[in-house]
Amino acid sequence: MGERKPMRMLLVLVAAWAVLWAPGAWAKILGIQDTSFELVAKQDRITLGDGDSMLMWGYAPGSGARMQYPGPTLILNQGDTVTVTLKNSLPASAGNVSIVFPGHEVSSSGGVEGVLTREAPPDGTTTVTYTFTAASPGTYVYHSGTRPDLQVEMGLLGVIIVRPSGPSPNSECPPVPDGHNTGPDSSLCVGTKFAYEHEDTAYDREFLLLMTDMDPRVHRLVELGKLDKVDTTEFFQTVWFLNGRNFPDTLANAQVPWLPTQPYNALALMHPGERLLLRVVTLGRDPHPLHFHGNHVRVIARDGRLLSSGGGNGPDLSFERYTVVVNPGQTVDAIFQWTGALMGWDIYGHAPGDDLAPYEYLADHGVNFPVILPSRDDVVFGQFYSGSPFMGGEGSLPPEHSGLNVGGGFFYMWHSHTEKELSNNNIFPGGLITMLGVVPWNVPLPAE
Ligand SMILES: [Cu+2]
Repeated sequence: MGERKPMRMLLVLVAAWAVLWAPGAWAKILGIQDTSFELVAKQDRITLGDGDSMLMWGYAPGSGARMQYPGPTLILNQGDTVTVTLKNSLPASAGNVSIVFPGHEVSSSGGVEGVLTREAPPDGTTTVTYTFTAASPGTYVYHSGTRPDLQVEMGLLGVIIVRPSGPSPNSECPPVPDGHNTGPDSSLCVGTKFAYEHEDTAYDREFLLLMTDMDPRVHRLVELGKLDKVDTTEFFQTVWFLNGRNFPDTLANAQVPWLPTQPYNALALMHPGERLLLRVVTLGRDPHPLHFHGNHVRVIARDGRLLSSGGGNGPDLSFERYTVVVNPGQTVDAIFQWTGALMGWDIYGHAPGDDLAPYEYLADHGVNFPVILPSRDDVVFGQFYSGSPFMGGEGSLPPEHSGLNVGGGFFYMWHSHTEKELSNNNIFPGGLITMLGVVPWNVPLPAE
């Protein structure tokens, strides 16, 4: 087994490289933007990071589609009246299923009355209809309201995003942070979209980070038809997911054919100075402390509510965190920005008279790198090292090292700080791990 690990890590890194520079690789939020949705509960399988596969129940986006984990991300506009219809094509032994929409006032019709809402019996034809108004912008969840201890574990869950009706997109560039430079390119303008109805919630790119956990023993018992043997009070999770995948699959492209029921990835890419809106969600049993390397995040909202004292003050009750603990069922919206500020040296390797880079931190301009680098022959190179410690720098590497960092970017790991969650069935590395890549402005990323 020990011999296979380096090969596996190499494959991971090659996959990551292929991902980083292929169109569609970044984890912009994929989902369905509409006002009416058809979800069908179905049984299928997912692939785990250790190569095993597991039986799941999940929501499919229509009767012709396979179920997916997580269910399709529903993207709404504030003020929309939204209709979600549900049918249940699960095996009869699964029983009824339903959907609850925490944070929304929902009316339901059809199907049969359940404990929390109306339910669809497993006949494949009965339709339950849920209707609500997307009253407030933010990040929300949806999941089965029928025996949720089992059905959420089995995969009947998803995320809802409500975009604000205001303010209108920035026509002027927001102010650059103190001590920074906008650079020679006057077309640069970051923070043009908004998470909430206030200019202090501006962002450029958004990413979803949905954290879930599972106990494969439950899924095995369901597969063997031993539902009566499932005891969810003895829950013991051994696999952890970001957007429905375990690391290293989190880094692979979205919608790759070899993960047909796990379409979403979790790789964040940005330019220096851009603002990322991170929609962080936990829908498992445990709180997950998500740790962002590279900078603190600013938490601006929880459970779809801006952290505001009200009166149009914007997110004045927001706060910075190094690690964000997200409790089960909770959503957190946070802004992440990276400019290289306060590193104490010039990350671009500039001399004092050189041109400034976009969003460069002025106090560090032209400040020497703090050490003299060892000779290239004396260091071991990681595959994400560009051959240079400088942003945009691409130094030479030893002959057998091709290097995977094409643009000379800086890469940071984002991960759970509960370290057992960094494994797949006790194999490290796995679980709740992904990467952020900060790439220089001359490396194109798509407009969102
Ligand atoms: Cu860390």
